[in-house]
Amino acid sequence: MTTAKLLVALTLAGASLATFAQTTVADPWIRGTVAQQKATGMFAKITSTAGAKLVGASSPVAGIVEVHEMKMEGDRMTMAAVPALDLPAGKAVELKPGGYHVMLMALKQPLKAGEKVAVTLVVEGKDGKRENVEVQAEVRALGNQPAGMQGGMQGGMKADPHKH
Ligand SMILES: [Cu+2]
Repeated sequence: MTTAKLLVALTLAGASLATFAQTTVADPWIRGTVAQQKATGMFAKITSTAGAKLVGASSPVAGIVEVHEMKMEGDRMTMAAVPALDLPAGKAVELKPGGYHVMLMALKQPLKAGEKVAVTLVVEGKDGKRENVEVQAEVRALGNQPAGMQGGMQGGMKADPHKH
C-alpha cells in the first residue's frame, strides 16, 4: 500500500463511529431479530493500523458471543467459530453476511430495528496485548439495508445463515 492510499484509509477511518487506539470499527450493525430468535450476527468494517487479531467479543444482550466464519461447503452454507480473525495492518476487514461475523447467541431480548446495542470487541496486538474496543451497533431490519449491502444480504438470506 502506498503512503497516499494509507492516508486516505486513515482519513476515512477517522470519520467512523468508534475509534480505539489503532483499531477502528466502521459502520457496526446487527441484524434485527424476531421474538424467540436466539441468535443473530453483528457486522462492521474493522481496520487496525498496526495489524492485530480479533480474538473475542461480548455484549450485554447476549449470553454467548463468538467470532464466526461462514463459508460454502459443497452446496451448503456452514459456519463455525474461529479462534482469531486476522486484521492485516492498514487493511479494512469487512464482517458481512455470508462471511465473517460476530455471532450473538443466547439472546436475552429481541433486537428491534433502530436500537443501539453495545458490543465489546477484544483485539490482540502484535505485542500480545489485548484491548477492548467498545462499539454501539445499530440494529437494522432485514430487507431494509443500504443499497450497497443488498448483494450480501440476499446471499445471506438464501442460506438462512443464522439458523443453528
Ligand atoms: Cu454465526
